[in-house]
Amino acid sequence: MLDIQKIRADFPILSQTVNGKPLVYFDNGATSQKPQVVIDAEVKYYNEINANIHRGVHTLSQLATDAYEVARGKVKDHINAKHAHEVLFTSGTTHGINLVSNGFASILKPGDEVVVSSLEHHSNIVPWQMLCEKTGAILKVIPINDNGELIIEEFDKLLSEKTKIVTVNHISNALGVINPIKYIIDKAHAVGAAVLIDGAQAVPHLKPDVQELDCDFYAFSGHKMCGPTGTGILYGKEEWLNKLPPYQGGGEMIKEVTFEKTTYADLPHKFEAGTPNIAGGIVLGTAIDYLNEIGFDKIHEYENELLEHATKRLNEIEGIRIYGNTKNKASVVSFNIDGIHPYDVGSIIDKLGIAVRTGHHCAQPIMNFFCIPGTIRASFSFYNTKEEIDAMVDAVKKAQTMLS
Ligand code: 7TS
Repeated sequence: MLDIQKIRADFPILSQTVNGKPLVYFDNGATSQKPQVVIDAEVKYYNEINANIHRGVHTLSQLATDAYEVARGKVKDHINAKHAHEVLFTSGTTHGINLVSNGFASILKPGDEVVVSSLEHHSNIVPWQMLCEKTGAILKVIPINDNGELIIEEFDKLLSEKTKIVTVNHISNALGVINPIKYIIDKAHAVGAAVLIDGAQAVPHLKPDVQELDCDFYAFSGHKMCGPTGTGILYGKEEWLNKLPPYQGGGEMIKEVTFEKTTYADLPHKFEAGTPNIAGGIVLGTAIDYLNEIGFDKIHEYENELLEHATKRLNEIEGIRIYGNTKNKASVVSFNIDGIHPYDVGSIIDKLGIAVRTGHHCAQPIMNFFCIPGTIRASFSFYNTKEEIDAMVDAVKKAQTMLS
């Protein structure tokens, strides 16, 4: 069992009041809060070892470089990558996906196909649309059913030797649905397609094993897993990272530069042009340590309890509709109340100290599918409590009374 009160004491922001009420933070899908160890590690970096990396002979530069590479090693172990050089530091999931989609511009031919799903965040749709416009490739979309689940038989039908890459999220940010990614990866590989998994919403809740999954790319953000903003990871299989051209040109990513020809650095530096978010990368390592100390098994079990409690309590509200009714779900509840705009509910409950996200959640195709302008999304973390969920349900009921 998790000692929730002890865990909550690790997060200074959680003891705040907002609008005169105790903060109930249920916008973890957008970004997680940060424990004191993470905040301290960021300060310690700037107080003690701040220097640029991979380039100075001086002591601080070496200390910073070592700490950055130790963090890369922690990520490698965490996701069970085969090699540390398969772990690229990025500024977030969006950066990682764009790095891959840009690289595929040199691989795709007109008529080739890219498969995405209807459940994607815009950052796993738009880069592929841009790629298709550039190359003449065709975007194919896996449809969903009324429960917000991918229709997997339709996915099977989309695959052919024309499919060059399949790109889907591990967990939907808008609905919390967990996708059958192992099945998708195996099926895509059977037709020779590469697979990118957008793990942005998965890494706060589970520990992905990229070798077991056998995905070609796995992208995620540090800020959703207790790390700093502006941090992220793109895992890529060595063979794929060797095949793709560099994303950005500049310092750090070269072997030798002349005006006639430039040769590129080995992995991972080939994809890490310019001065990165050094403090962020190091501190992402601290965040991963913190989460592993708590333990993902315990996190999973406790967040499931929160999900069940929230689903049960919210279903007491007359006229509520929850989107994403599936057994395989992360601790996210996306809902609407009959006849009331989600924005109005969000605004009223904010006055009561409750932070949820309302709107389309950067997943407009899902909202179009359900013919709604948006939803109210409560996304829970291991530091939330059932009492907070009860406070949200009371606040939503109050909003409903005021608005109807
Ligand atoms: N993919 C998914 C599945 C996401 O949920 C998000 C962010 C991204 C990609 C982009 O991540 P970034 O760190 O590069 O911005 N999702 C959300 C959300 O649900 N609410 O705010 C941001």
